[in-house]
Amino acid sequence: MSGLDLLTFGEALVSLRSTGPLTAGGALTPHLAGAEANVAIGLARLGHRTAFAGRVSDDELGTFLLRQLRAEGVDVRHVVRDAERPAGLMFLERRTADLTRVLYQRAGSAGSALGVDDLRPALGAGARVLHLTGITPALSGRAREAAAWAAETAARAGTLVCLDVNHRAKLWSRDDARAVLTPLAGHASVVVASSDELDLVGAPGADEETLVAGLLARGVSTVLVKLGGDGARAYTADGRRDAAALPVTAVDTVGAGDAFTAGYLSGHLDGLDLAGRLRRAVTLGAFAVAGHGDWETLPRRDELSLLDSRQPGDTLR
Ligand code: KDG
Repeated sequence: MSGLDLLTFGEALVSLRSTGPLTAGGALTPHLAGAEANVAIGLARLGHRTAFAGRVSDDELGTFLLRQLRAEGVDVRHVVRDAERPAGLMFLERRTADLTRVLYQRAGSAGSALGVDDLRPALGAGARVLHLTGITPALSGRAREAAAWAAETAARAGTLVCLDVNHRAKLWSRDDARAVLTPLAGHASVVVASSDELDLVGAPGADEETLVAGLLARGVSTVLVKLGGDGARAYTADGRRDAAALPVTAVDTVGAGDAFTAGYLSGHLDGLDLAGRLRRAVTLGAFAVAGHGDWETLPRRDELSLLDSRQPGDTLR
């Protein structure tokens, strides 16, 4: 696996998407989900050599997750099959046209049992970038230890570490998250957060500038603040740069943050300057929200400019 551009790890989930309220029944469609898997796919679609590590159940659902990742060109050779534990499930309930709710059944799942030994071979093979999220340490004590070990080991080896805070309030409290994620951010070169997540890697309630200054002082080189439909802000030692979102019709925002991160990291791997990295980040975010699915509508490399000069309702012939 040497020569890898990006390694990521975490829990790949079976996401069961509904078209209406779960209490009313109806059809559920299975999709691969999981923030880190989404980032891996976003990069693989753009031609970057990408691997995902973790544990998946040794049953049909685990096989489904691996098939999806493989089909998208993600290297899964270091994924461990777990015969004892089930796949983690996420129900994505389309409650109304404007409101989607998440229901998890992932406690005790294969993915949540991720440990240091599961990551050792993948980390040992090396990669230019290690990406992790604040979801993995929320899954179990073992996963928390594995995430800390991986971030520290990669940083020490000179690998660029990217941490997306990705707070999941259904998994842990903000105080618990802060206690774990603040030291974790100290190993990261890139920290990604939405504006309400930034104080989970710094002092509670502090303002954005104070939090960013604290992260930069601790060795983080780039802080990316995601603003949804308002674009994003990037902070480095050179100051602040803003990026507007691409104007698209948003139909599904789930996975948009992962797409943004994938776009930023793709730009980094391609050697783009900060403006170019941000442009690619908001471009992938736009592709994500303009179609259904966490990752299904993400672009291939030859599609990167597809949204640039089109009108609503365009048909390309
Ligand atoms: O980022 C999109 C994620 O919310 C989704 O794929 C599932 O990783 C996930 C989670 O834990 O909520």
